[in-house]
Amino acid sequence: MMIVVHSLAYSRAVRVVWLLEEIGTPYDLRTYDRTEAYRAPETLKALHPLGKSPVIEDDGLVLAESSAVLRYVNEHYAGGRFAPEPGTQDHARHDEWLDGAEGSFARSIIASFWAARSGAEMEARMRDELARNMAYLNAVLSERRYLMGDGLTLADIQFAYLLAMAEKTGALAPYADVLTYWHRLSREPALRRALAKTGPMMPERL
Ligand SMILES: N[C@@H](CCC(=O)N[C@@H](CS)C(=O)NCC(=O)O)C(=O)O
Repeated sequence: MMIVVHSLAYSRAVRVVWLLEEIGTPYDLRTYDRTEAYRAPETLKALHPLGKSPVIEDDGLVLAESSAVLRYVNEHYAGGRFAPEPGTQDHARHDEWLDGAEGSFARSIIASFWAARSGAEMEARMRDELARNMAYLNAVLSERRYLMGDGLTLADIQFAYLLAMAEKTGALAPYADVLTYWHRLSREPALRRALAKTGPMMPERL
């Protein structure tokens, strides 16, 4: 049985598909459209109580939360090569980025998405958080090609979706080094292959 990836349109599932394309392991991709209200359909909600994308199924395991899924796929299908050696400081730093994407960076980027979509102003608190996060990311990326240095890791794969969203809302425009990094990521051949199967990360019109 091959790994099954449940992928909602315009969703974080592209992270998982990108990693699987990097590895070159076969997978069964099931795609779902969003509802009128930009939500997941009931069929996807039936798979996992949170009703979010991505969800994978593998050997009886049903797993949600993209960072957990990336770690699982990396450990089980890639011999761990998309993360630094466990037990090292680099591994801990990589965890900081991988968990920080959803834990610290996503909130204000998503706030910019919903503000742009509804034509509303962003809350001042979220605007400040976005600016602080982006300035930090920009400073880090002014000295590195990828978050951990010279090679692609799970952390970069995790960040790409958020950067696609931030670019769409205009939030990346002031951050030249983040933009250069994002454009570099968006040219990765395995990401291109993933997007050809999942469809784009963001809708054409918000
Ligand atoms: N932190 C979760 C977030 C999952 C999530 O919010 N997924 C969105 C798509 S990117 C979703 O399923 N939205 C549909 C809905 O909430 O109905 C992860 O990284 O997997």
